[in-house]
Amino acid sequence: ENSVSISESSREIPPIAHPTPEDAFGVAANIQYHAHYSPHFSPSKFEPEQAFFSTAESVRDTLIQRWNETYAHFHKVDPKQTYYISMEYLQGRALSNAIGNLGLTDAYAAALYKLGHDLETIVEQEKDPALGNGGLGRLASCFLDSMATLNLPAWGYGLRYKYGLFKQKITAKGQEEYAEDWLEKFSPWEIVRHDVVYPIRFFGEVLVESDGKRKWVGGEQLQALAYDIPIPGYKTKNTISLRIWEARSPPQDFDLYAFNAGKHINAADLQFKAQQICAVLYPGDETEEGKLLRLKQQYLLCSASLQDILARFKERRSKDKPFLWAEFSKKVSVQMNDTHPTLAIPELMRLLMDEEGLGWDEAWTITSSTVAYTNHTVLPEALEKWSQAVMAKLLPRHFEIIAEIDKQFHALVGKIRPDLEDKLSSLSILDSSNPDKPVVRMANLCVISSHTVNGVAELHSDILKKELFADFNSLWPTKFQNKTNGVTPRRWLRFCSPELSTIITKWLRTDEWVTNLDLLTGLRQFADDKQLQTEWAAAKTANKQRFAKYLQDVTGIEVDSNSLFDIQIKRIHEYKRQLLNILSVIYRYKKIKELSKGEQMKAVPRTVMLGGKAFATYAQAKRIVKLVNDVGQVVNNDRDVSHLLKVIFIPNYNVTVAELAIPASELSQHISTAGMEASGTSNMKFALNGSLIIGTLDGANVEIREEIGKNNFFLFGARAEDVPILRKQREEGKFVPDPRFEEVKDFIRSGKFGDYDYGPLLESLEGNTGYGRGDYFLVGQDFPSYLEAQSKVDEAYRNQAHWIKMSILSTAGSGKFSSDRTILQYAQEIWKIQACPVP
Ligand code: KOT
Repeated sequence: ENSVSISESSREIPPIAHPTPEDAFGVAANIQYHAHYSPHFSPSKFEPEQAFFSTAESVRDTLIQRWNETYAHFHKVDPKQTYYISMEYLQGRALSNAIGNLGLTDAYAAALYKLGHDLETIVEQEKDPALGNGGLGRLASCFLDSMATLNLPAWGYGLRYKYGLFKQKITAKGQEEYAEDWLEKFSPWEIVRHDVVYPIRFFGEVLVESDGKRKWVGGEQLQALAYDIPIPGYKTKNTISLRIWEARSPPQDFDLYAFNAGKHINAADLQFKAQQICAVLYPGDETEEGKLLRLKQQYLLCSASLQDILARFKERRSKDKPFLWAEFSKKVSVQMNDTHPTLAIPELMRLLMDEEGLGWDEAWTITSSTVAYTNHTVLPEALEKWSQAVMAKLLPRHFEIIAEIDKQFHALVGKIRPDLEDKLSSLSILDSSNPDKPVVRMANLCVISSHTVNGVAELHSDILKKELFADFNSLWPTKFQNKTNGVTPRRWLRFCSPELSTIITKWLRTDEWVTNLDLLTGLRQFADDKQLQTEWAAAKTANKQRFAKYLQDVTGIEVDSNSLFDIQIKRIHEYKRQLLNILSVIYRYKKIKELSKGEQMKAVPRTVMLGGKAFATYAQAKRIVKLVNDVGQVVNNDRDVSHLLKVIFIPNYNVTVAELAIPASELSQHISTAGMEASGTSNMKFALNGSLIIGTLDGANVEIREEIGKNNFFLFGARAEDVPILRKQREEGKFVPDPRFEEVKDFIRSGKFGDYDYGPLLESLEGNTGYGRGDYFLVGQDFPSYLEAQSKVDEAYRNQAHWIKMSILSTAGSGKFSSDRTILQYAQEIWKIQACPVP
């Protein structure tokens, strides 16, 4: 069998005093040390790239020391610990974040200066690992930052994809995708753990032994190898782990006989096959395609993580106290980030029953009091369903367990809620209603097996309780909770906008807001203060100029830093309605062209920026990207207009780009069809950075508007509860489109923006019903109210003092949206864990 070990060795090496780089001299010496003794390049070279790796390795020394201390402390105290399991993390660059959290930014800046470099250039050498698609992955990373900062005994588990989310290039054809090789030159942040390896099985069969015990045997066997990424908290010693797994075949699988017989490629067959499993991030954001490889990824993540959790639980118990499985859920809590890690449920059952010898009832009690599930979407096409046939073949034992959970659920309903029996067909886990394609409904498995299910904003959690999971809610009303998302104030204000941070600290007379974001309300009393307004405006301008320079570098387009910076950045999706945005831009363009020179003088100059990646096979989303770029071509080159309007597509939107764009934004767009965006988290980042929001009453917009005040929010559009009614009315042919909407569509049809075929895009807005038609996302419905809201924006921007005041109030009201608040609520209300600070 494969070796499985996480234990600290019995022959421990005593720790040596580490030369802590506390000041610039120490830091510089440490960087130099790494340049010489951890060489990855010719030692004679010390260009920015080499300086980056040496600097990162020097920071890593400090991180590893704290990470070891944290592990040892958790080990000693043995508190209840949470494991956050997620298929995605969008960590962003780590260097500036790490030195910021360690409080060493000035020391590193000074040290690099001594060595002939400037920190900013060095920071820019780092690749942005994009091991996630969008909001769900970035949320996981914000959560890790908060868990570490709050000293919580909590860890993340994920996968080590070789290629993260694709790199987006914009050409005349529109979006093109290229592999993003974040490991091209190795990552200085990961620690490979050759001592943490677990066996993973696929396929095979289930044997029933004479005592009735079941055993999964045969099939393919490979290994999961751990890599640890230390996650430092802000102003605390606590440094937790993000443990990511890589698939490999057991070394003995290399076929030396084949190799020696000249079959060089065949010899490495199994190795190659295993490597494919973690080769790429599944490029799905709210779309799911049944793919065997994806299921293998999900299982690898769950199995390796659960084996690791069980091994640690046993190890912490065996020292002086014997362990009781009944204590497991008092020591372990597992949070599933959406349904992607659902296999954690049958895997925990399997390990407890087949490997540890527990009976079903005991295993079920333990499992269902350990796991909790967060839902991140109500879009029906994003609810994971796996083919029963595929599941039974790849994971025969798990399929048995899932079927048994379903059977017992049916029995339970029959016993305690016979009135729900006619609803069972929609509540059950196994859905065999389509005999050609029986499926496993992962969300139902999660709801039935978890002690807690939560949505990510109040409106979304209400929709879960009243619609998606209404019957489950009537069965288990206390199971459902809300945990409104949040973002880390470190990365999303303190570090990405040092200018604004300095001002906030000055006016609040403390920097405690960085860990207690509610303190921002203290800015309200100064919102009218001319001095603060002047300083605030200057910080915004500096951030706008920095971003303008970036845009000039990557697009070649010159941007007027005095224009209103209007930004929509997020994954491209019809429900997010980038189309609504660009249609209104076209309308604006037309109207500006109709103005007299005198009238033009009064117009508010705007730079409209959109960015985001379209799923590679999502044709409609790609057409939207193309349209934005085509509109930009025409508008930006029209000399009558370009001083009043520019349209820019921000290429390759990622965490790093967001860190530049958000602080520069004055207006940001969160304009999804009401009821469709579970929460949104960039809306929180923009509001925190004093960017006003134009938006619908969707997701967390609702709560943001409550917090910052409705006068500081440009609201428009249908309400969630009206959406089904409006769709129905449209089906009945009762919708009368606004003439301005027709005018804009005709303008596109006229060929003004080139000869690309926009037919399919425009057709989605026509008709009353049908797949991809009938304006399902209500673009035409909301168009007039959106234009009105946009006019209010122009009007408000004319009064700069008032605009700045609204901007200050926006930041002042954003305290609720700290992920520290969110994580504290998870810790208290779901995980039942307590802080465990390293002394
Ligand atoms: C993707 C596939 C299946 C299920 C859910 C998703 C998903 C949802 N990916 N990202 N999300 C977003 O998650 C964010 C964090 O909670 C939300 O703010 C956002 O509204 C979701 O769209």
